[in-house]
Amino acid sequence: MSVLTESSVAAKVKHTKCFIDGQWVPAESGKTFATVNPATEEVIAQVAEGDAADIDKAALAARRAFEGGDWPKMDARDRGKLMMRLADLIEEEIDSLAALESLDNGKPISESRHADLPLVIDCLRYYAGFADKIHGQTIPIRGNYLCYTRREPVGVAGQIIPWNFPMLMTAWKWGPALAAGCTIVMKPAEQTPLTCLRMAQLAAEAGFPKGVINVVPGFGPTAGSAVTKNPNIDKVAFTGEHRTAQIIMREAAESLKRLTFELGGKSPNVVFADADMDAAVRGAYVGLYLNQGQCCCAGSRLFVEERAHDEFLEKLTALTSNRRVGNPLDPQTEQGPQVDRAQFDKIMGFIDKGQEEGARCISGGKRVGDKGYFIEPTVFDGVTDDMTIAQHEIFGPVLSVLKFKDREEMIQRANNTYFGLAAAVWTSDIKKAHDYAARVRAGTIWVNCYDVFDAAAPFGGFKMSGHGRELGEEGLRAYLENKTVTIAL
Ligand code: TXE
Repeated sequence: MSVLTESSVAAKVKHTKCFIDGQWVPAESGKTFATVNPATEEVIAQVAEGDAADIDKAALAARRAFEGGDWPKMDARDRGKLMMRLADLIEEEIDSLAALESLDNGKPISESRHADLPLVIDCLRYYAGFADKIHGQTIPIRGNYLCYTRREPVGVAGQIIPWNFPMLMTAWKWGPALAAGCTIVMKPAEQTPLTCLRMAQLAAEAGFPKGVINVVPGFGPTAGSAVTKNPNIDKVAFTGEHRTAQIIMREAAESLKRLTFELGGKSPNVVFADADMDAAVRGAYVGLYLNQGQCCCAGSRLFVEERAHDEFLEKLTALTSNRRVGNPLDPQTEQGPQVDRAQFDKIMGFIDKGQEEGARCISGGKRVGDKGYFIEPTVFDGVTDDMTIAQHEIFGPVLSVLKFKDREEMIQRANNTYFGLAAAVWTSDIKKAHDYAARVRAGTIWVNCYDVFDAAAPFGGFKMSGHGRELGEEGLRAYLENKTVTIAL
């Protein structure tokens, strides 16, 4: 396969304005901001910098579309058909969308083409199938009444997404919202607005009525905060850092908006000595380094049973030291750059801290090259629970290896975090696996696998990793209100 050039992908960028009420419009302020290619540090395009004025317009358009217009009158089955059509259009453009995603985000094209995009399409199709299957119940209450419930869309959904999976996060948010019959005001991450804007254009081509999907690029404290505060927005779905979620919760309190949060993690990945060692090594490797380590569910605390430790690390570092780091548009590349300078600096800071606090860096630890935000796949051995790198979300290609001997103690240590997004265990003993799955406090538990995602399986966090769930039927509920109707007979 030939390697696409950055300029050929950038030349196809056409949609850089706000998409409001079915129109491409500049920000009211006229301001723009640069979106940067993290592999080259060069500007790809200038994008409209929306703020409160643009969010107001978008929310009004979404409100109008929700309360009047074609959307509320449309049969649920036709709503599902539109969503299927959008999925089809994405599939037709899968190669160019994957290239654009890799250009803007830095993720290897092999991943955007063969992981992110197929999951995007699958998610939209999964929820399209739900559109005409949302119904209430008839309830036998006391007295001579007919009592039934209706499940109705929550209204206008404000959706704020991060940069690590720009298209996939768009699909996770749009899928359930559209199936439920909501309208949308989305603010993509400032680092990666391009594919979300392209998806808005495809939605228009698919035939979504104007105002149903609105996308306003911009920054968090301005455009994002305006989503949180806007009185025309009924619900906010947010994916990002827990500290941002705390701000959103405070700001949304004024209008008591419904909130769902999918936040960070410090997920324990536990390897018992009785595990299939090759599979466990591969799982630990993918579970941490996928997407440059920029995954909310990254298995960043790797607990290895002491007896297996040396063999495990030998196999693991053989993989990390051969990992191909480089141009995200090259199909052979396994690891691209971090998304931006801020993330790069944050991760390098954690690597320094790990060294200062006495962890042993046994692989990687340095920047790759002098242009682009590339970091070597890094492994720290001899990490203890109190170290900074064992406690904080690094969101980069930095793995902390911790040893354990005693199972009870390991479970306590696995739970000793304010996060609770995901956890994994590798063992050939089914009892140990079930015990772990029952006792570790996390929203997802993988047994002898890692990063297995499906649109049908709910995903979300315990503790400070989130509120509510995305995906599956559970994910749909977050966009529905329940109405009880009682009729005297
Ligand atoms: O997140 P932010 P950042 C974690 C990860 C990462 C750290 C910081 O550890 O290193 O967060 O990343 C918008 N009101 N995760 O700074 O700020 C912002 O514009 C409303 C984990 O990128 O939370 C963007 O669209 N919105 C995570 C989105 O929030 C605001 C994925 C996410 O940005 C806002 C990303 C505000 N006041 C980072 N401030 C995961 N769970 O996967 C910012 N935003």
